[in-house]
Amino acid sequence: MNRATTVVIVGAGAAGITVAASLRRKQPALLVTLIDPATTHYYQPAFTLVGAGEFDFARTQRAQSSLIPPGAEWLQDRVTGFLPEQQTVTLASGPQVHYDYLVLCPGIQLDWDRIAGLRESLGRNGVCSNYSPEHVTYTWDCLRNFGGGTALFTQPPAPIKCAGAPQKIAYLAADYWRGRGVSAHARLHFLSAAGALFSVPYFSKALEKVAARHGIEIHLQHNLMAVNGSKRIATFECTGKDGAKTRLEMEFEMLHATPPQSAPDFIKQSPFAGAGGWVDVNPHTLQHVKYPNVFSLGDASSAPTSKTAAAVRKQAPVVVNNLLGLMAGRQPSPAYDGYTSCPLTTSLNTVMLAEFGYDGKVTPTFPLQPDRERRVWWLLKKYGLPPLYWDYMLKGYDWDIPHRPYPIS
Ligand code: UQ1
Repeated sequence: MNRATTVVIVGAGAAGITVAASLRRKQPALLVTLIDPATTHYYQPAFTLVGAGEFDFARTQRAQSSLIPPGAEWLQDRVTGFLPEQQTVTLASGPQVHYDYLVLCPGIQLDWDRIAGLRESLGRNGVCSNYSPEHVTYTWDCLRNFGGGTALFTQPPAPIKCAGAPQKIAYLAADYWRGRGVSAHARLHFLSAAGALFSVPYFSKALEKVAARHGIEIHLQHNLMAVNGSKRIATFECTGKDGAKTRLEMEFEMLHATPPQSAPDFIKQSPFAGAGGWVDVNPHTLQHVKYPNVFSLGDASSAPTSKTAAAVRKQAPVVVNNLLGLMAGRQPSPAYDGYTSCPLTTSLNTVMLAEFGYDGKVTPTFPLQPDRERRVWWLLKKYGLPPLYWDYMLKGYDWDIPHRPYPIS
């Protein structure tokens, strides 16, 4: 007698739930098991808005149990290891789970402790971060309580999830403080370990103008190393043009910090990890380079694109189709072009909708000049995308609106 084919999915975030729902919809005979210890599922794309007082934090959260697709099984547990030769996953509570096919999408790890003093300072003394569900509402407290002085917004070395988020909150804060009349007493600095404001030069150029309009001073190659919360001093390592490193101390009233990030430790230590510890997949098929029955998508995968929910929206159908194809004896199709999207909040009512693929190719969904700040994208981000995420993407419906290359002169 044939036993049902088992697909085990590690991680029940945007990627895991979407893939599980779509697989169950297309192939109800499959046994689909999700493994994730978290009881709460967050709509993280709204955290920028929560930090700026534009979105209710309660509306970013749902019980994980309410999102598990009908017919799928959820093991609320941690993965401790993998045995690919035996096709098993080991769980923290003891048991081993067998798989025929494995999908790895556990997300990205926030390495708060790589910045000395940051974890202890967070949530007090004007130190906030939209990257922490526990502290995202404190960002809004900081914005409201800011009466002038120096505000710092930092970005660590790549890769991080939503690489636009560290600067988005700077623009929203600047706009909010202008409205409150505190701008005249404020000095705003954006300090990034990267060598450019954004990974795609076309958008980077447009964003430099946005920052200048808000009076935000940009400091590239400035990497936050330490935070002294009680003294309100941040220490940076600056890399000069000649590569020489210097230290810089800056006092602040408010610091919005973005933590360094990396692949989850249990992925780094697994046989699936490649360079940098990410799950080593073919960037176009999302199939593992060594283990054909293993796929990966989302923040933990090695696909060299910007890590966003929009990327997951385009990756999930590729993983699902390639998995089902593989079960039917077909070769995986190289259908993923690196599409990702970052809705850059450039003011309290405008968004620049950056959409791009591999090699920085600009690939908008709509035939509109992509580097323009638009009210309609603000409305899309605040009101349109959350229901599309909860009710459409997580339910396993594809909404694969095609995107096209945009000629850049
Ligand atoms: C998107 O598809 C998506 O994923 C669900 C997001 O995450 C919430 C986004 O922020 C954006 C901007 C997109 C892109 C969507 C369209 C309709 C172009």
